Amino acid sequence: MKIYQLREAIVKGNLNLAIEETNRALTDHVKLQELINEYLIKGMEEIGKAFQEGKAFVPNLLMSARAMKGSLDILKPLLKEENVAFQGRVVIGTVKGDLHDIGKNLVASMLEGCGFEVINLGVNISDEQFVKAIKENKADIICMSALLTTTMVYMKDIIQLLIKTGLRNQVKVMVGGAPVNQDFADEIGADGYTENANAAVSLARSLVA
Ligand code: B1M
Repeated sequence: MKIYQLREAIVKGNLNLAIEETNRALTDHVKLQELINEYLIKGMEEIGKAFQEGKAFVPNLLMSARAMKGSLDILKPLLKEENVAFQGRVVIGTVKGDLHDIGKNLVASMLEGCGFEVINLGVNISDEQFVKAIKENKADIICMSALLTTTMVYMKDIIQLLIKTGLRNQVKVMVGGAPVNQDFADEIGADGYTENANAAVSLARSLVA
């Protein structure tokens, strides 16, 4: 079995090595899901652990994020399924105060690859920006992402604003991100929570079915 240094490239934040190793693995027909789950996400988990233990710092996280983005940019066009039918329209964003976007972009790419039209609002998105985008795009689903325990609480505010503006019955609400769980999703009145990007696609499909 061949060894790829992709996880190490992510941990060290080495963009050139990440690109090189992604291309090498693709040439060897390594599966996309394996590359994402076993190399990219594992690498981010490792640098996150080092950060938590005081062995890595914010610049290290930024370099790792840059390396991961470099690899994902290569994988993104390959995630598109061929001849897939239109499934629905999704508005996705990271909630206000939160700048983490790697997981959210992964979810967006997978949804896009599986037939959803995705309006990716970016990071630090206010309640009003989410609601405006839902109205303007007549979205079927809103996907909110949060990586901080201090920002996940804003998801509830957005749902409250959807109720206030009469949009709640027109749009399904999905939430995700490392600190979010099913109990939290139930508590704030979301329609669904998923732990990862693959499950997000299955849930989105079932919500619009
Ligand atoms: Co930050 N950070 N960070 N960080 N960072 C965490 C989240 C942290 C857990 C690290 C730690 O202490 N171990 C910690 C949060 C602690 C907490 O709240 N409990 C933390 C902290 C503290 C901070 C700062 C406060 C640090 C500081 O400045 N002192 C700061 C906050 C900035 C801000 O947002 N206002 C900060 C900054 C950053 C960087 C900017 C440097 C960088 C982000 C770069 C970027 O995203 N462009 C960064 C990074 C990289 C991380 C870690 C290391 C990695 C996150 C990541 O990308 N994971 C993270 C530690 C960790 O998670 N292990 C950490 C890979 C990604 C694929 O996984 O995002 O979980 P994830 O997404 C998954 C699922 O969660 C799910 O699917 C994805 C794919 O399977 N999912 C969804 C995500 N969104 C979804 C939406 C859905 C469905 C599923 O829609 C329905």
